[in-house]
Amino acid sequence: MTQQHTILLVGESNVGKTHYGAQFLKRLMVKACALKMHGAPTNLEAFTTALGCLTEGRATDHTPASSYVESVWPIQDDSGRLAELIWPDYGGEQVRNLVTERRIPATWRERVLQATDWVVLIRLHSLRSEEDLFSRPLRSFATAEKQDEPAKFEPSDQARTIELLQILLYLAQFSLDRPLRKPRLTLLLSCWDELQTTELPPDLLRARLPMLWSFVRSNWIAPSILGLSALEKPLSKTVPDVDYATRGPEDFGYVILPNGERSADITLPIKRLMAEAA
Ligand SMILES: Nc1nc2c(ncn2[C@@H]2O[C@H](COP(=O)(O)OP(=O)(O)OP(=O)(O)O)[C@@H](O)[C@H]2O)c(=O)[nH]1
Ligand SMILES: [Mg+2]
Repeated sequence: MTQQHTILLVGESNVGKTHYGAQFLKRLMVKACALKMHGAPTNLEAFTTALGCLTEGRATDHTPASSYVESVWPIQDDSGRLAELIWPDYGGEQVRNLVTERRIPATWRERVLQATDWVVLIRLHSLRSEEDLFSRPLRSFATAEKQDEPAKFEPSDQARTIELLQILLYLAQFSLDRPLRKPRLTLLLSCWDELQTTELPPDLLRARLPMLWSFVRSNWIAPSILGLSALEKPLSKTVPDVDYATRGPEDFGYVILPNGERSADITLPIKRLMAEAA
């Protein structure tokens, strides 16, 4: 029986969605991973430009804000389980807008309802750290209060991420009376290479985003938290990387499993989902 895995791939702009999708697809194409393609993938247009750039060792562009496309990849894992992976690529502004505008387009509502698995990309390196009593002198809070104009406070990046998960949970009408088993939640700490850390991904998340960590841990039975470096190193959009061009993009990129183990197979996060679904 073929399982249908519709991935709700969630990530704001610039977290690495397009490069992950392209590297994932490339691994499937050259058979350099545990998952195998067992039929013809369709709707690859979203990734053709990115694949072309990566083959030359260059990074690809930001996805247009309003674009949304889904590719369909028939895959099989090493125990013969079949799945149809529906992998989206879109401009990350759409995710930011869900939270800031608090209006959910019908198309996004459908996507949330249909998704079997939620995969959230978080790029720790580009998140702003919070302003609080520890990072700002008390004095600055005192002066802020005296001003006539009400101070404009934006929620922190961490609070916004939690808000996003709450909105998605509400949309999907999940009751939070007890921790969720489904939809399965995978948090990928993307561009892991930038962080230059040897910490375990769950420990790093707990240290850097403690509020998100406890939200996720109290609402899901078994959230997976992995590190992902789809590219392994930064690439320029203009100057080609020689190693990429000679060895091929499939030779780059890795995931860090929750126990710290490093694997070159960036399809592992999805393979784990297939195994758990059975
Ligand atoms: N160092 C490093 N940089 C990465 C990695 N993955 C992506 N990047 C860079 O991060 C930037 C954003 O990556 P994209 O894949 O375009 O991000 P996106 O989430 O698709 O962004 P939007 O299309 O704007 O929604 C690009 O400049 C990439 O070169 C990685 O694994 N390591
Ligand atoms: Mg993109």
